[in-house]
Amino acid sequence: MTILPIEEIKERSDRHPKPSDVKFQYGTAGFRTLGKTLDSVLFRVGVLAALRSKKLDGKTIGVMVTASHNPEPDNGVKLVDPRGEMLESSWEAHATALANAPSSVAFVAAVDELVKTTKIDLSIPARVVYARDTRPTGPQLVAALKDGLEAMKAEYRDAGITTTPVLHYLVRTINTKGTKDSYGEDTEEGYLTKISDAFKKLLAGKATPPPLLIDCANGVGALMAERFKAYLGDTFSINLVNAAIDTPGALNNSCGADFVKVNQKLPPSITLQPGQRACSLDGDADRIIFYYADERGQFHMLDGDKITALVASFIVELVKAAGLDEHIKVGVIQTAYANGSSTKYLSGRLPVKCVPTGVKHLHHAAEHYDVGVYFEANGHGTVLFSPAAQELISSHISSTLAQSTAITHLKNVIDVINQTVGDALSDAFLVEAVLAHKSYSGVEWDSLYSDLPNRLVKVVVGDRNAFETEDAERRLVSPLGLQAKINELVRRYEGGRSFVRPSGTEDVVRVYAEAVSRPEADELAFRVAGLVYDEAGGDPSRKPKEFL
Ligand code: 16G
Ligand code: MG
Repeated sequence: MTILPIEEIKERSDRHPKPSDVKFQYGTAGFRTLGKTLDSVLFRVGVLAALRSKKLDGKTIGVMVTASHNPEPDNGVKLVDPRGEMLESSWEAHATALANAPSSVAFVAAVDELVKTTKIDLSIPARVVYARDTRPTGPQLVAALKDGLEAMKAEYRDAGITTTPVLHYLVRTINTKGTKDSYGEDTEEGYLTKISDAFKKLLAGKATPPPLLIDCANGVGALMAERFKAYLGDTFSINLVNAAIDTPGALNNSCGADFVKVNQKLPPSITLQPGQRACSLDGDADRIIFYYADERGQFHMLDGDKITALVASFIVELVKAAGLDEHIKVGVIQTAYANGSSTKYLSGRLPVKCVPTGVKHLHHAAEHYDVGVYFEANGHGTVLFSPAAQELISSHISSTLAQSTAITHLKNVIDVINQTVGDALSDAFLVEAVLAHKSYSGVEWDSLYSDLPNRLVKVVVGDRNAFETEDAERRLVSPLGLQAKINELVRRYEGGRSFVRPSGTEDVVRVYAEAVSRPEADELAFRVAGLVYDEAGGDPSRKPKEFL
């Protein structure tokens, strides 16, 4: 294909008309909204993915159809760039423009414009791999996506029903196959083997950890966790709950990582014995939250910040034991949502950087370290090893047994981690391996530092775009004067911290607050929410009573 098949695209596009009353936006998590409104978007994403591949010299682009932790009727789609990372930001605007073209004619014109402005050579072949989660609207949306790919004569591979991190892994392995950067076999078996082998090696010689209860949010993580069982053998047992992927309405309903993090409590479907540890995945298995019951049966949450503290210190110890601490520096990336206690704990030990919310920001910042550890408090995260650090580790000639043991562990840590994106199951194995090495129970892990009580509140406003932030979302610059009022309130609370930012995934403004006690954190959050409500011109008679 050297010219755009305009008629073919237009004819197929007519079968996927854009709903006139919806404005789509490619946000932090791609397009995401009610699944039944997304047919035209998926068709157009098919065309866009083909163009992106051509632009990148025929590299394989990934397309994931999922709405993560959102309710079951929602769905979404995002593109994955060749190394398994999020779509480059400049293309987010192209995605939004194509999705909003009001008619097939306008769509074809927008495609033509994109080809010209980004200088795409249409004679280059297009390659795409796609997958979906378990949502009921998935099959129909994938059919629309295929129609878009076929309109562009793209070569495509259907990775079936799988998790977001597996799709990212496939993109990377397909694109690096047979090169010095090869990341593994480009199949689901390759993924399962690589991670489980590394995990088993890390556990060798350690006491077998107790079985881990995994809450699968009734989503696609249940399928993958089930497949892992055969690969884990006797080394480690996992018990799956909320694995009902075929029960209508069950997905993310009163279960999963988001439920646990937001409500700071156990899903009602789970009871823990004193001392028992468990974890919850989200609907597409790229987020994980751990928790345990203490000896009195009391619930304690171990979120992304706690995972960072555990994992980063383990890697630092291994690097030191390997004798590489002069050459390999470990850094941590957080967002404003990181608990203040975690930031304090980590800053005393390592370089810590704060970036805006959203995986792409964390991931890119992590690439600037030899080893970059990033987890959002909500449980999305991974560890990146720079090519130079990996080279040093693999070529290191150890002078002592202790050094060579540490090097072996580091190699296995690298392989148990999915470096392309946050991966709940790979993270679960990483955490369990570190706990086994340190002989930690949940209590010991939890006691690395004590979380400050915190509260998240959302406020519905007329226009969330009126809220603009700076300093990695920690300060509002607009509406003018609001930050000064927030500062004034925060000063009155011991250990108080609060910030306000527009959500990137919902039409709301989010308020976060923390303070030394639970009642103070709650009060601060609601009072800041009250300020936001007033500022946004909310009707005084409908102001939520907690905000007063
Ligand atoms: C998306 C982001 C996640 C972020 C969340 C914030 C990706 C893949 N996911 O789910 O990292 O924490 O948005 O949502 O980037 P919010 O903007 O609605 O608070
Ligand atoms: Mg997710």
